[in-house]
Amino acid sequence: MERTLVIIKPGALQRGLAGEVISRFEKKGLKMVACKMYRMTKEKCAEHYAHLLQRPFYPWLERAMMAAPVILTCWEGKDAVEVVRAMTGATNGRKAVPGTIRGDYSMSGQENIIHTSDSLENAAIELKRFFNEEDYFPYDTPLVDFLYAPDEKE
Ligand code: IDP
Ligand code: MG
Repeated sequence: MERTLVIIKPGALQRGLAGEVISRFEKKGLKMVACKMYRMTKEKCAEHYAHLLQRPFYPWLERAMMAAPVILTCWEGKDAVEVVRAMTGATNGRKAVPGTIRGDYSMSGQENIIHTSDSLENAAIELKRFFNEEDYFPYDTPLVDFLYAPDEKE
């Protein structure tokens, strides 16, 4: 099973959407295996958004990511990276398709509710960036046979 990172951004926490976001991934059938509140630092933000450091909007993005705590979550499931990314929607909330999280809750290219890993490789890097081994709480779910066919459980 794959693991992927979802960061519930400060804007979502302020707007009372944290539960909604978590609920969507739960209802999809993904399993939350780590969850913690975190105050973003300048250093971690620069590392996480290194590909955007030179962009003119980076100072606004940094301020937004530090405006309130974030909630770091790790979700596990078959093809979890791709599934979560599809549920996230396009970066700009105005362009994101309705039915996606950004499409339903965001009007902005910056204030777009969540960060989600965009590849399996980046998911591994990002999870290491924010979680330690002891942050994970793996557990068996009795629902596994109702979520997956026999050949989908790996
Ligand atoms: P993603 O979050 O969909 O993967 P990235 O291009 O990796 O999109 O950008 C990271 C974050 O930077 C976005 O989620 C958004 O908050 C912010 N961002 C990206 N492009 C813009 C922009 O053009 N204006 C303002 N903020 C942006
Ligand atoms: Mg990205």
